[in-house]
Amino acid sequence: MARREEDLAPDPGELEELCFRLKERLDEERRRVQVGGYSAHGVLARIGRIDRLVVVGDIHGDLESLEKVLSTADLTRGVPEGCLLVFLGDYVDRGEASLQVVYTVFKLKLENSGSTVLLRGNHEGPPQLPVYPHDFPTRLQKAYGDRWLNLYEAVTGCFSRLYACALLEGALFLVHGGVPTSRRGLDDLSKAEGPLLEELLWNDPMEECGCAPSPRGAGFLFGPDITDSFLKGIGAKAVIRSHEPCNEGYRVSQSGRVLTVFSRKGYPYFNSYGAYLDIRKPHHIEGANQLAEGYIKKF
Ligand SMILES: [Mn+2]
Repeated sequence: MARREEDLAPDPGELEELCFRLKERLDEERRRVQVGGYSAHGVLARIGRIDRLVVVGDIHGDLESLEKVLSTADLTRGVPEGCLLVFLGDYVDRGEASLQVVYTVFKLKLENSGSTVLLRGNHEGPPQLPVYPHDFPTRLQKAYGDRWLNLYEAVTGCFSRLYACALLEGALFLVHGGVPTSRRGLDDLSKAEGPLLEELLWNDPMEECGCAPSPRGAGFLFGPDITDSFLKGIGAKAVIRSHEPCNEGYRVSQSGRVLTVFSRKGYPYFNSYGAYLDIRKPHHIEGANQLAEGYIKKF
């Protein structure tokens, strides 16, 4: 049954208030450094000891996929102690429920602040790196009329405060696009902006060594040799990223160095499955094949 866009739109006052509280919360995280299950190092979230890690890929305005993930992972009533929930970005555009997805994800973060990390996708990137299609402003206009610009600024003000990447010490690097093509360490990641931020949000893996221009017109393609030296430098074993639709909802590439997970199912991607990761004892992960064999949940 198709739901109408107007039925999905949250109350504008409520959404604005939510954005205001989230901005405050994210600013506070940067000042406090230690936040529940992770610590904020600039735009890098460093994840400490946790028992369970749930990772959600692109949602792109599809409330059904988001609700499916949360209910299957049993997180609808909150994120339990010892568990960390990480979103890899691309919450908006291409789906008719962008506003409701933003509302749900922001609320989830506020209600489970110390156990939820929201990463930035390229659809939540800086204004100098525009994306196509970007139908989010149109959705706001349709739902809220004259008030749309206020709400757009409120929501994008939150987007600009989201983390650029996360590191689960000794095991996993989490990011929307991919690893940078020039040598970068934790210090650089914590201050990522400009060209480095672009690479984190836009890059895609390739099987050939080295790097190449991206057909997307932003970011680069990075090879397994680049991934290897990057992971060695930050002391991690594998990359979990999103950004590319996969027919099975996930894909292992670069001989087990990279796992792509995509959580939006259906039109306009026509993937047979959406997927997310539900990893027990995430510090023991040695590579992407292990993730694919034991911890991928398809729907
Ligand atoms: Mn993307």
